Amino acid sequence: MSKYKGKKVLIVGFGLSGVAVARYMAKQGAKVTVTDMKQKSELADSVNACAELKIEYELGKFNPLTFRAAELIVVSPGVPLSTKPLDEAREANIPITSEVELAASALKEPLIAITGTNGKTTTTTLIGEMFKADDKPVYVGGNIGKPLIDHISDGSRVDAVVAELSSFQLELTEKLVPAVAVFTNIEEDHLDRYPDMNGYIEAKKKLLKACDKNSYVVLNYDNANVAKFAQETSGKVMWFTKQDPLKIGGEFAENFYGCYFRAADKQVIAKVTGKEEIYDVSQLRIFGDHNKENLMAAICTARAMGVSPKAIQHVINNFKGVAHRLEFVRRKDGVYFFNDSKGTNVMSVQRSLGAFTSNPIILIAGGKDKNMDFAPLVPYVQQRCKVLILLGEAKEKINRAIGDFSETYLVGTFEEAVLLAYQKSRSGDIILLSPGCSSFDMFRNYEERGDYFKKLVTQL
Ligand code: UMA
Repeated sequence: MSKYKGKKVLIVGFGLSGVAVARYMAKQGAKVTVTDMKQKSELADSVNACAELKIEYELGKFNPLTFRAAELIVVSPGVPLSTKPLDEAREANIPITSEVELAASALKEPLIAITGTNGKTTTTTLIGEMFKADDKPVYVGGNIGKPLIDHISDGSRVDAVVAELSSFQLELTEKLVPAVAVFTNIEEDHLDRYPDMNGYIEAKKKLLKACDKNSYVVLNYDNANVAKFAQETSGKVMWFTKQDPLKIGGEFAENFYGCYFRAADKQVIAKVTGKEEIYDVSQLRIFGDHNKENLMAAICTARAMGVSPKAIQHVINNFKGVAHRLEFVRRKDGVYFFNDSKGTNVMSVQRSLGAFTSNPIILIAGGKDKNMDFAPLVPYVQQRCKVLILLGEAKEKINRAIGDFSETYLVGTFEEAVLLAYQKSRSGDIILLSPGCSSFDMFRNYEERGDYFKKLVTQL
């Protein structure tokens, strides 16, 4: 019998994660209540997805009494743990957990967990593709948009579960022990949720602390915040770096396990199994140095999990990238349009601007600010941007930080932004949507924003 049978479970937040937990808990025989600050009319998709289930709804508000009456609370990742009724429930010793933690504790297969500020989704997708190319069934989910608990609900068995985990999803994890933990990089982000960078790094570190001595820990040598993690883990460290480890010298060179990038020969050299393997990346179709990092992280992971070099090479040659990450949309009158709607922090905008070496860029940026400092964009804008088009809640703030370094326009709508960008463009230019902000001021999520941008671009 399920340990949740008859239990009063309160699900906080009724988006993707909340719906998946509601379905899981209802199947387990729990007495499910769902609460969300949004009204029922705004949650039609979620309500429809659970139409056949017996669920109580408390929508449009959080009622502290309902929180205190629960025997278990499952919080969605987007709901801050500091929310008052949650605080009170914690004080009343009511157990609080998350969808990821529920899934991790029920998981029977090895878990590959990928976290970091940027590159998570591409790395996660690459790893999944490598398994599939080797005829190894996998479940790819987490922050990427497919709740992990759905895999537990559907009861299927796979060789591994590949999970993109955000810092929000890591906050409540206790029982998760990854077979591989990947840290792509840690940069400034989510400072609207965490008091400072330390708070954010601590949330990411939950994954590091979850590793035991059998876990592989895949670390970015070139990212100072992540490289430090090597001293704090008992797991088996594997590095990836864009530098030649033999030139870095010292202990690192002798104990090098992982991947490095040999730019001159367009090769990735991997030493994961003890002997060196060479991967040809001359046909790689994803742009920018950051994607080389993502690829190396994926190779380390796939090889550690026994995926064959042949399958890995197949993915390198054929992978077309992930939607909304520097995604090529179309070419019109010699102008190239790229959708980077997932560029929701300053570092990811820097990377996207840095991925293009010569063509002048018209950058469309702005959205909901996450308490970010936009000044680090100045040198990139100076060097790469011909025109800057700003919109959304953060447009004035971004303008104050970087507006003097390019021809800059503030606009009210996405339609205006795309039209103006097109009017200002000449053959050979790149029009890039890379907002540096989240989408929640104008859209439901970054996918909706990116899809809308693509629609406007296609209609030009
Ligand atoms: N809500 C409240 N009160 C709050 C906050 C939210 O009631 O204080 C309600 C909202 O009204 C909404 C619901 O909670 O109805 C949304 O819950 P959610 O924000 O947790 O979003 P989900 O739809 O459940 O999606 C979540 C992740 N969202 C976030 O972490 C913000 C998705 O990551 C993830 O794909 C999904 O679970 C499945 O695991 C998205 C994301 O933006 C992509 N992630 C952030 C990022 O990548 O930067 C971390």
